[in-house]
Amino acid sequence: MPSSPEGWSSEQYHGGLSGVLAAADGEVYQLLTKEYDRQQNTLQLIAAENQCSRAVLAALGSVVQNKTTEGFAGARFHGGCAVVDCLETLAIGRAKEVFQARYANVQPHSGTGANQIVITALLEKGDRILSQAMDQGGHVSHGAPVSFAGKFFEIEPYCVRPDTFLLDYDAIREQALRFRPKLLICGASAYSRTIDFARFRAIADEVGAYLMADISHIAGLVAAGAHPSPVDHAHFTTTSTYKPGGPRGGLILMGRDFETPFRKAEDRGQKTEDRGQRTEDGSPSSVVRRPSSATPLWERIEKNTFPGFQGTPCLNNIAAKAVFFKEMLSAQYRTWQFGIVENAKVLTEEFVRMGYDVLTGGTDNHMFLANVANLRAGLTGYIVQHCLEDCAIIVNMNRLPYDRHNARITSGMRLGTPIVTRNGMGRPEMQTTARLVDSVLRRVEIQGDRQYCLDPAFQNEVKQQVHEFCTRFPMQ
Ligand code: DSN
Repeated sequence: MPSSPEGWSSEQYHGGLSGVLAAADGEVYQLLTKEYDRQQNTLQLIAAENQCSRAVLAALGSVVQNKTTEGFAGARFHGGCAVVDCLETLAIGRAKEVFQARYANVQPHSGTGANQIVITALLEKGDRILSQAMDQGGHVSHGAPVSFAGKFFEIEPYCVRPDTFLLDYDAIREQALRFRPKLLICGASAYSRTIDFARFRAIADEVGAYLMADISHIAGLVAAGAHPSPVDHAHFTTTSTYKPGGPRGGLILMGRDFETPFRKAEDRGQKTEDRGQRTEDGSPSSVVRRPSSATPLWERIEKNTFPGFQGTPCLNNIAAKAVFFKEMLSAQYRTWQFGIVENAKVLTEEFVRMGYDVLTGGTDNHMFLANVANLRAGLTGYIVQHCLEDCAIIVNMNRLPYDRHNARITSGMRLGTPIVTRNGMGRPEMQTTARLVDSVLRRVEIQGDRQYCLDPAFQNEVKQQVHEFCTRFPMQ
């Protein structure tokens, strides 16, 4: 950057950053340009993806990223925090307003990080967690054997019903009564129906467990009122901030329990060595009553964020979260969220009409799952994802409950509507989208679990249609 004897104004400093990058590093600049072109010219149907505003991008790419500190606003370990304190306080206030929460922590670096902070704030190594299995629609960070939680805690997964693919709350309750978890986790990454958070809380209370609701996939819908909120049901609600359309990062929210004193599970009616033993009236057979340290839950979370789990917060992300939370409070955002659900319903209905095996028969949220193996013998999620990408349609393969294939092949495809809705698509476009996807999946020649052939002329024809389609709905 050329030096300026007078210095630069913030406007000059931040303006034209793209040109600065092009001059400094043409290789990276070209790749960014390519990624912009890819996002603009392909149909974005990954349920876990979203598209943030340019205002959010501006906050991410600002000098706020230069600030280092530790701790929370008003209690930092470095000087020069007056401005970032204001930014973090603003983000917290807006997050609380968006989700009607009593406490918000905007520091987690990701949704998975938010989960790890909550889990390690509550549990000790080897403690028990009951959570939705990853191959049943749950999330890897909730206790998949390969994950942090799976390695350090004793996980029992709960499943959806094999006949309906719906959560079975009675079965989960029975499992909880038997397993005696210290933490019950609800929230999913591949489940298209409304989650009954009140029911989960009743189960948690019955066994003396804490409840964490991970709403990453549905956070935008929750904020807008298009899905019931867990904030006053769960002890802790976590989410990533990019899935609802903001910057990368995580968020921890608390409702009515935010000041409840932290008590170890032993104090909440469980004794490690007596797990599963109940007296006739259902009360614990042996209850250890130790005086509690009485740290409120919110403080427990805060101390475990820093110094427990993270170091420096990403303050540019926090600035961008503040921008995003303001957007979330707008009428436009609310309309977008209800549009996402409406589009998902239309898209799902089209696939059902065309003979696809849609799990649960429909959707209440932003996504649906279909068993593609039941569309054509030998068709796999892997082939679906790759042959659609060859035609500029971006989806992801997804392991289905009770899938006979592993996660790298799968029988499922998962489609979501956040991005296409944001860019202005509605009912007719969802019908066109379904038709385009279907034309490819009926045409592809299946040669193995991962091997297929698709006529290049046909690919180009679909690509061309997708390109024209996307041009009518540019990235917002
Ligand atoms: N949780 C993963 C998904 O749903 O695809 C990625 O965030």
